Amino acid sequence: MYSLTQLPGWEKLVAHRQQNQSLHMRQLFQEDSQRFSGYSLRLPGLLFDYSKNIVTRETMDLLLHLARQCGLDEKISSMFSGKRINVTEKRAVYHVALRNRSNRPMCVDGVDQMPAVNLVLGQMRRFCDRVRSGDWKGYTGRRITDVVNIGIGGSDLGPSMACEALRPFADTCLRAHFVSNVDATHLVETLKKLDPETTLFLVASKTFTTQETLTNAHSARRWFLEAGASESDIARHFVAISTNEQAVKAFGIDPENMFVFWDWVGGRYSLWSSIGLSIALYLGMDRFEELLEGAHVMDEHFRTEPLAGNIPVIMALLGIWHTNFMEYASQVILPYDQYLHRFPAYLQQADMESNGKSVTMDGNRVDYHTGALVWGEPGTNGQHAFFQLLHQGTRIVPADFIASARSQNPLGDHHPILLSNVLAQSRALMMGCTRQEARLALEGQGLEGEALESMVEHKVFEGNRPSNTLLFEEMTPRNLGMLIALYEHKIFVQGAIWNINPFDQWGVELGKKLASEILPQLKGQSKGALSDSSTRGLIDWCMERR
Ligand code: G6Q
Repeated sequence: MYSLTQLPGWEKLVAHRQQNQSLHMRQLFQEDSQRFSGYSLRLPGLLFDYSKNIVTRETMDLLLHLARQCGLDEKISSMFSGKRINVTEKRAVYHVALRNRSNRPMCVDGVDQMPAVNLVLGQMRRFCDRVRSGDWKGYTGRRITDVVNIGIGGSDLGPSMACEALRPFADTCLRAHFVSNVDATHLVETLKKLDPETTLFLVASKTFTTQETLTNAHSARRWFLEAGASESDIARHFVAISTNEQAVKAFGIDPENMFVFWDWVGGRYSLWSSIGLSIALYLGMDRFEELLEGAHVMDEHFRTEPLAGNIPVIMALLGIWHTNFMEYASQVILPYDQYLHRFPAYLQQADMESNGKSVTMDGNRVDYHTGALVWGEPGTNGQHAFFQLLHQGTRIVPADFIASARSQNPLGDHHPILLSNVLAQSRALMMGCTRQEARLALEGQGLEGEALESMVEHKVFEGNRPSNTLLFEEMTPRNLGMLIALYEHKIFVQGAIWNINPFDQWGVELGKKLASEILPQLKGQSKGALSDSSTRGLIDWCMERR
């Protein structure tokens, strides 16, 4: 065990930061005409350009040195060898086994998990083929046209993001819907469009105890039965995805209609498991397996590539540089791809639930910052909203731009316009606009004297605002798999360096417990013993009006 801020590598980075306070990326690009090739990495179908960060070769070497001092290589091996690295839950972290397309043995406690993984993949394939071909019928003999995934958090965000991202690869045989919020509006508005005779519900919950999911599932079942179906028809319209067979039975779903996964799959890392059934139904199992293949390509790169050329490692180290040495608090994710509109929300959970921790693996409080605040929206919409702050605000927010060379909808000039915006934005954030350039531009517009002087300062952009650009050839299932796995591993590396556990979520557990304490009071069943007057006052106010 080590204290991160006491490591020699950490101290060197602090000093390096001090010595380079005035470094500007304009200067870095001027001094090195090869900067792009020196600071970009490639995999088939993917280009990762990190040249627009305020880093030099020395910065990267120091960061890599720090990573080695933190035992990063050994930590990566521990994950891939099925060690119980999620120490607070005493679990292995093995989502990489779910997409191990090489099928080499991957063991937890000496037991190869691949036979079980392959068994469930086979079960998913048979089920998807039956539903998609119309062989699996609803209770009145009609084919299934709509699939509703009922789940929340990790049992919702990954699958719903992926279905949206890959919509061009779906055919017309099935529509996919996602209900997560316990606010009845989500379920009610979804069901309004659906016919019980042709709707299939996937109740997706790792624990099968989550209040929101069970409440939604019970209401969906009631809606189904009220439409005239009988209890025995439930088997054709409800399947469960869970690790908890007992709770599934208790809910009334036949274990025959259950797709399992394992405790070594974290909720937010579970879209690769049977939790991804909605994706497989929507796209077909072949496409789902392409998604797994893309993730496997990234896994193999991450597992075998030396740290200096390893894309998730470099991305993570840049994040460490930004968070801990440049002291930037947040990170914006900017997919220039409308189909990726749920990607920032997905990543918010993946990153913030994983690295939003303040205690080290050995139980000590950290004396440095950990996970960044992650947020974002698709471009170009964001440009007309919050980009002002990115360009001229007092806070610096490192950006990840994500785009593809080819569009799924090649219509007129739309795609070249979209791409020109991505490239223009990252360039503008880097270059900025000096006082002299601003003055020249204003003169060009015919301004002079006081009119010109009063405007100059407003037109200055400091620039030197960092960004990464991730370019894909096209956003296919394979490339989406690579993209997601890239961020998963980036998160892992940051957790490894911060010496925290990215795989537990006690804050989420707390939320689940707190609500269940307040519910009986809101229903008037108990007065409770809440000590704070605010919560009591809010409960009373609602009670008086319900
Ligand atoms: C993910 C978290 C959390 C979880 C949801 C749903 O890593 O643990 O987001 O996915 O709370 O939990 P269930 O799948 O057990 O319903």
